[in-house]
Amino acid sequence: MKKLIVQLLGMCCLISNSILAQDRPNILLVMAEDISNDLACYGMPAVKTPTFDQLAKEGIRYTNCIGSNSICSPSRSALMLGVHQNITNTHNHRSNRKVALEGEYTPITKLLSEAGYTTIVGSRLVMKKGEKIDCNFKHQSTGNYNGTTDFGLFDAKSTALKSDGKPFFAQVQLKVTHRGNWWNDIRAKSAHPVDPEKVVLPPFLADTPEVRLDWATYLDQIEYADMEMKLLMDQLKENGAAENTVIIFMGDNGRANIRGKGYVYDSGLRIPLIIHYPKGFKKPKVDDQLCTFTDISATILDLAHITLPDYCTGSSLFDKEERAYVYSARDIWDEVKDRSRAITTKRFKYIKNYMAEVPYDAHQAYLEYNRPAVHVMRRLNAEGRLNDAQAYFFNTQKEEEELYDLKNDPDELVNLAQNPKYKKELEKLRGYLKEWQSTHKDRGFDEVEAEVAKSVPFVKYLQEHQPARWAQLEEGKLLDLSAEQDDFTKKYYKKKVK
Ligand SMILES: [Ca+2]
Repeated sequence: MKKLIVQLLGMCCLISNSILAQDRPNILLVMAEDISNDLACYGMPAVKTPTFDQLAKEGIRYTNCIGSNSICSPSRSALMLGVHQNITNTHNHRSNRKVALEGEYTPITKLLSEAGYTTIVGSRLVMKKGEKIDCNFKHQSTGNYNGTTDFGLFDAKSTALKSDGKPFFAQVQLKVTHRGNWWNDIRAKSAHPVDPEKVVLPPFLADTPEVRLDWATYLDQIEYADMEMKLLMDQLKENGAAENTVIIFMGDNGRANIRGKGYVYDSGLRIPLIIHYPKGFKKPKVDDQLCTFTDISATILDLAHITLPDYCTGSSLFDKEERAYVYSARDIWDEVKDRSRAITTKRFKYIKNYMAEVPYDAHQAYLEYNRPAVHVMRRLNAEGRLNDAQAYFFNTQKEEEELYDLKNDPDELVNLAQNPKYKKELEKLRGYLKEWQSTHKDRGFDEVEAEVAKSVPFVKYLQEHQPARWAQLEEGKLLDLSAEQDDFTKKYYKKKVK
């Protein structure tokens, strides 16, 4: 009898969900790789982003979205679970791929599916289909999910954006903005390549022709991403779904450049976020509320009328209450073991570097061949030709504590941690760090020596076997290193991932 009641209840749930589902909007989550707030609608000069600008003009543009990590996979894990990655043991980059999630944590796509949504990953309209998931727990792209024997996260891959009696949730990756062997090609083929003379560099980058060209090439990729966004919107229109689809556009972490991706500075953590919903939002606005990835997960569940599980650490962006701070973390990334935490409020940023002995310029293989500016600036630094803001990155170790006034110093150049005038602020933000760590167990303090690679042969390989290419890198050129990179990456991760 009990079993029958459970079955009946289950059927009732299914029926009510499918009825309710008809009134629920479709949700299209578009994530661009490795971009900071570098769109025209966020004030970036020299780049043209008409589609993103239109979304912002008609929807809500958020100015204080702060990542819980500045690298892809921990951020995506937090988003997929609605729980900070340092609670769920998903914080180390590309870790735990054979380990099932602990406890009751459930992917939001599973909750959406149970509520009557069709869940889709990727789209044929974008470069390389945008099917990346990249979460640090056992999963497969598609199929059933129960967390013990079945680990599928989505129902389908790259199907067209249209609702067949059921609403859809689609997650599409815009990969073009990720550093890759297509960057030079996209620039070469652009009808309107960004003029390096017109770009405005942040003050911590050396102003040289190589650095300007690299920045312009990055903006070319953003322009391409803007075109891809238009293709997705056109498909929604063609399928009669434009009015009833909420579009959430966001970055997954900051730009891959000095002080960006991998760092807890704003260039690594602060990302664009725009929400567009023709049927639901009548008043476009700019929203400065402080928010993070887990709040986006909560918002997605809110839009789908799904009750937020108690374990979630975010809340819907449409709730009245606003968070006081965002707790961000940087843990293991490839061969570099590091541990930094950042507390961001609307006004200040506090950073605690638990491994201050690891320098900012850690000679990480991925960054050696993906950040032309570092090679140029390393040379200029050795020649004593960088100013203090630029040379800071090459200090032999980090400061143990950093405090920045984001209003008066958005580039985070003046560390106020030792300034007695800011003692009160310092203590307040230290208090938030302590509060978070006493409320949650931060798994980033677990001992995980086994996951750290002992050596990285790739840079050495290039130096020894392809000195001409290495010399080009040192000149600040962005190379097509895809073949070596892929080969290296495959071997490297095979060893590293459990
Ligand atoms: Ca990324």
